[in-house]
Amino acid sequence: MKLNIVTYPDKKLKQKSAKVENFDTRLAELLDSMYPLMMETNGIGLAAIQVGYATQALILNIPDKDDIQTIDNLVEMINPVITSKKGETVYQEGCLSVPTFYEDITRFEEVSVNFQDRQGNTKTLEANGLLAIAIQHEIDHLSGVLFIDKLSYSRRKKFEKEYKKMLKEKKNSK
Ligand code: Y12
Ligand code: CO
Repeated sequence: MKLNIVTYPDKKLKQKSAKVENFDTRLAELLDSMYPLMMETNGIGLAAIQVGYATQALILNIPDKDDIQTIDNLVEMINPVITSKKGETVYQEGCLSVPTFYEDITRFEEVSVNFQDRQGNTKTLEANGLLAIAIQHEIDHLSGVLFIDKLSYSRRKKFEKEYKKMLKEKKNSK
């Protein structure tokens, strides 16, 4: 399955993703195609809506202590729901759908999440650190929320101006 990253300001990113009901080969194919794309683009998290599929599926691959991403640390979450959250943390986030832009975002420090795997088995994961941040960022995508939606009015204005300029420069360099 050939996939491309959907980038802001594409309206598709505002779409709410539907719950996965069928744990079939189409779901497996989608997940299998999302992984190489995420690795090629230096991502650590990717939601299905970012490749144009409004379905509640996401993948995460947090680098290890040596800053290496291995498939052993790949997490696939279907129909994830955060069931508890604790604390507060600030991290400079980026998103493959909002290239070249990074901003400090406040998130819960620890989260517990219920989800299903690609076979439909129910799982629970307790996460902290970068994994907890990535989970919240990716689950937001399933509701059509981007990290830039969490910026203050003035920071958002500044972003829109800079992003527009970046898109224009990119277009002119082609
Ligand atoms: C902490 C904060 C955010 C997340 C969500 C997942 N975000 C990403 O995976 C972001 C990846 C990213 C990669 C980039 O590199 C390339 O595109 C080659 C990038 O740089 C540019 O766009 C130039 C920006 C973001 C998880 C945890
Ligand atoms: Co994102």
